[in-house]
Amino acid sequence: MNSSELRTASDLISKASRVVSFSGAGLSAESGVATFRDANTQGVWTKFDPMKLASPQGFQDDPKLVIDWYADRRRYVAQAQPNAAHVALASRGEMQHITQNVDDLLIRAGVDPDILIQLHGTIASDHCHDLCGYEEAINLSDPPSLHACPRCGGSMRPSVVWFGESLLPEAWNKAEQACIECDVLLVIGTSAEVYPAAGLLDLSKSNGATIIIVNTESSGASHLADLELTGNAGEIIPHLLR
Ligand code: BJW
Ligand code: ZN
Repeated sequence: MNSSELRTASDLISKASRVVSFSGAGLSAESGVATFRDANTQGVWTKFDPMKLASPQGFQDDPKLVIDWYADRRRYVAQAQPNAAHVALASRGEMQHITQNVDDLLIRAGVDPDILIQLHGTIASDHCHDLCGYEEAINLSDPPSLHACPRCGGSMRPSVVWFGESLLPEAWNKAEQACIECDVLLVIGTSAEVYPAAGLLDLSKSNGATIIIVNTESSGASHLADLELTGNAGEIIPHLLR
């Protein structure tokens, strides 16, 4: 950790009137939740085919495979604990948080679920894939196996955004607004390779925000960074927000 960069970033954050965090899988990595694209930390997509497990086509082809995979991840997340970065973010009640993460670790750290923007949805609920509107909360410790929608007989599935699916308009509109209005966008643990989410960083930058990136390595957003702090989120974020 470079202490002068850390001090500069910390000053920028404390002087800003609106700070927004934008996080990805790296935020939860120190809680033991696997990232997607890290070859060296066994990212999920280095072992599994995303189109088989996280796309509507994959679900149609082999729904049991998909639901069993989510059941494993749900049980894993249930046992994971928020790390120091989640806790530090939650301690800043005035900050708006946008996350691509589908886990519930920011919420368990204390972020108000009503103001958290989960761009790619959540594994803490299921909904009917056949869009009758039926939804149910999921106990992550005791996740369901493949089951039918009690309302229409369709297929229940996790309320996450798969490849090729649109993000929920409400979450997207709120995220765009927050990224336009903030003075500082604190980008934590994302490869910034998945769109449209990664496009929010360009939006913020073009609206005048200072972009501070915290990541263990360079990412697809490095070229947008005013300050790039290299290291673990769990070590850097508590210093930055103290
Ligand atoms: C640390 C750390 C530590 C580690 N501290 N840092 C071609 C070009 C452009 C776009 C497309 C294209 N082909 C297809 C698309 C669209 C596609 C897309 O973007 N694909 C790209 C991969 C190319 N996007 C979509 O399909 C989206 N929908 C869409 O576009 O709709 C319109 C449309 C309609 C019809 C047809 C086509 C398009 C939807 C995207 C949904 C993404 N869903 C997932 C799965 C969620 C479900 C689940 O989890 O079960 O969301 S994919 C996965 O990636 C997940 C994540 O939220 C997302 C982002 O990943 P993230 O968070 O950045 O993680 P990693 O692993 O990539 O990075 C971790 C980072 O942390 C690394 O940088 C590490 O260095 C760092 N790190 N430890 C700090 N301790
Ligand atoms: Zn239904």
